[in-house]
Amino acid sequence: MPDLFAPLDAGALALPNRIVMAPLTRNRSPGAVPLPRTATYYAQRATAGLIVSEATAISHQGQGYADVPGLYAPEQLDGWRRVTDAVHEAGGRIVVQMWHVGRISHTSLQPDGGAPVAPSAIRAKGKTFIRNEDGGGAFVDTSEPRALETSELPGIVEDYRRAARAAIDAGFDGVEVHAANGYLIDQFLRSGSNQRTDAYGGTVENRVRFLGEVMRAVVDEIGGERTGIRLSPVTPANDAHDPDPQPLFEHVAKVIGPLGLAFVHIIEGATGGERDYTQGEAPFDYAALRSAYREAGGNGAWIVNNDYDKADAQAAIASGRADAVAFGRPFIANPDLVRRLREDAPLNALDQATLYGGGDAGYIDYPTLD
Ligand code: 8OZ
Repeated sequence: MPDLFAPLDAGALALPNRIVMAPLTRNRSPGAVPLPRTATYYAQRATAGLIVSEATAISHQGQGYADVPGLYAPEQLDGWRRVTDAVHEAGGRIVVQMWHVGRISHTSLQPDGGAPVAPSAIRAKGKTFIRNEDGGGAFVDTSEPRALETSELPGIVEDYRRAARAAIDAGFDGVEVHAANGYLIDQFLRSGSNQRTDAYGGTVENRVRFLGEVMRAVVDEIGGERTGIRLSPVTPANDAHDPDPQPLFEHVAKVIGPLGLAFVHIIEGATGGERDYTQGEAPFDYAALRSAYREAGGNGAWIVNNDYDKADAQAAIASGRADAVAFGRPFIANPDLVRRLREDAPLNALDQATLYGGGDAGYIDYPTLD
């Protein structure tokens, strides 16, 4: 019977344990460039079975918050090279989370101050975080987006492909496509944000089309064995909503099943909230989602996430419901989380005040056991 501390092969990724560091936005990359302290931060957490980096914009258009990193300009890639080298030197493995925010952005963050792009011109009820002229930060309403022309979509797919290549060139072990939490790919999936009348809107098949094109481009570029995807079938994050998520996400499973992915990473319930939160008439059936993926030929590792503790995680793995478990907030406060879980040691508490933005404090100064 495998447990949390047993090794796991996920495509080309050989995990020494099944404790994954979830992607965590920290807003510490001014000008979208990861600093040396970011290399220290990730290297401190290298005993994770796998690190998934914080969400990283594939293009300037894909940027939606102040001080989040990018994966498209040379200085950004040099910054990431420092990170991947440090993680590998510390014995770890790291994939980058590739991100396009779609409508969750603000004109001040966009090329030429333009409108953010989205499947449809429907503004998200929600906030993003920008920097003022005086350098201070502010939470502001997301800007009204403009609907993407059908003819623009191949260019965005190409941005994902280019970013995946750049990631491998910068030393990442692979990529995770961010298709969760109400960002661009998820905006295409759900009828609440997708009112298109072309081949990318309307039916479930049409709404999943963009996701399929992105995934095939990335897999074609770097191989399925180095590619994963993150999904959040029922989250309300960033105003994501769909009245009937079960058939929608089972179709996603059918589309990604044949791609030979290394892993599928599922946020269960509301991101950062209740794991049993649901949308639609009935509770979401995650087992049926996984069966649909396996039936479509998918044999990637099945990673679950959202507020798991050690007991929940062990139970999920022992039952065969999951192959690995991603931990988010506990990894911020506990660089040696793997050891602490193994030894049943107490966990450091998270300092909320230093989550987003700032310097070393609350970033690279959390203590280890010794
Ligand atoms: C917290 C703050 C900003 C962005 C996500 C990338 O929810 C994020 C994010 C989280 O996936």
